[in-house]
Amino acid sequence: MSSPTTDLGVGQVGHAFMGAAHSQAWRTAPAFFDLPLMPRRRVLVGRDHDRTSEVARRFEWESVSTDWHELLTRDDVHLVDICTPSDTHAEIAIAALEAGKHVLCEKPLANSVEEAVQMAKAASAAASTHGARAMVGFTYRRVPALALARRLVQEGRLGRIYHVRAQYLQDWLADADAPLSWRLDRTRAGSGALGDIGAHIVDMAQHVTGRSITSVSGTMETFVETRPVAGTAATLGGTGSAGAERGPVTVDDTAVFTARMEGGVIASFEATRFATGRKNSLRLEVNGELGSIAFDLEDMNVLHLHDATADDAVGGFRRIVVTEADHPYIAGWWPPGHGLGYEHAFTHQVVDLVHDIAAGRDPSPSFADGLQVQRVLQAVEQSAHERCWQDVSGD
Ligand code: SOE
Repeated sequence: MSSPTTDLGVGQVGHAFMGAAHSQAWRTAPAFFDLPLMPRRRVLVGRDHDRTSEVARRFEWESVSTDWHELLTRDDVHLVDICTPSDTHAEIAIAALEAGKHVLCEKPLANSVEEAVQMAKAASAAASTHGARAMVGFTYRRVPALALARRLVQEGRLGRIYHVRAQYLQDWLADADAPLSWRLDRTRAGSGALGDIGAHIVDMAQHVTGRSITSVSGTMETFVETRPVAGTAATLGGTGSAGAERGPVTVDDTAVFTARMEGGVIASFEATRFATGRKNSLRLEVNGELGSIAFDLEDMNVLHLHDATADDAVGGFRRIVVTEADHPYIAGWWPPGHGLGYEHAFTHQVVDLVHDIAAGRDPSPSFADGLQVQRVLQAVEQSAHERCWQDVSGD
């Protein structure tokens, strides 16, 4: 393995759930993969100095700051990684791009189409003015089994695509007394299950099939309208300590929609945090004339493949354990059968981004891709509100 001679200084804003996943990725990527640039964990930014310092110590960041603006003027910071709630994405990303920094931004790209349009414009301007690159963190694209699913579709193994069935099922809000957090506040999160986890399946369905969603018909519901105000910051699992006071939930608990996609594909989507027993089940099934694929994130090293051209007597779904060296990303890791987990897709995201930056090419998913997903989310909300089909608007 060769050692890169040029540094890529990283400044990361946010250090909670996503912040930890990204910190780990920046640390792990150069240890397992040959990179053309060496990521340096220069600055970790958070509002609380002590808490930020503690995380920085654990993940070996060189310094901490309580003000993300500091990243804009530091010559040793080349990339700004945004792991904060989505109401802050637009301001930080646009400022960083204007300062000539590369940007990695968590999903959803923004809280509205208007913000996402401004971000996509800033990304395109920064690419031509500074050669700066911008990527949005639809991390599941880098789960090896899902990358393999896309490869099989691209190779024509499923033939004409008829159906996509996509679900993202969690249950951490099924307890009506799980406390409030920023994810339940529309002004901070933009939407609920729709933007937080529905955005992933929208991106995934489009990425795997290579077809865009053109129109949607949806419905949304908030099952539990008030929740305890968290005494401490609530975790994703809703286990923060809470008192008797309750506050309003201002986002959807579930969003369900049908969609038409390019090429005559008919799709269904379901995003919920009330699927009791389902912890983090992102499921995707694609049915085509020559066969089908099926995936569940709760069994993430496996892809099921059905070959519809095979003899009926031995037909049915085959279970592919996606841990062979010629499967996407696996060559950097362990011997066959020694499985990867949730964090590894974040490492792959960093690996791909660093290669794109070094090669001077636009990463995928780009901010333009993030904007397109935002348009789908907006169309679902409008459809649910107006109780009718909505076209997904273009530029
Ligand atoms: C981050 O990619 C993310 O979407 C979180 O925001 C969700 O809450 C998590 O459950 C899935 O990953």
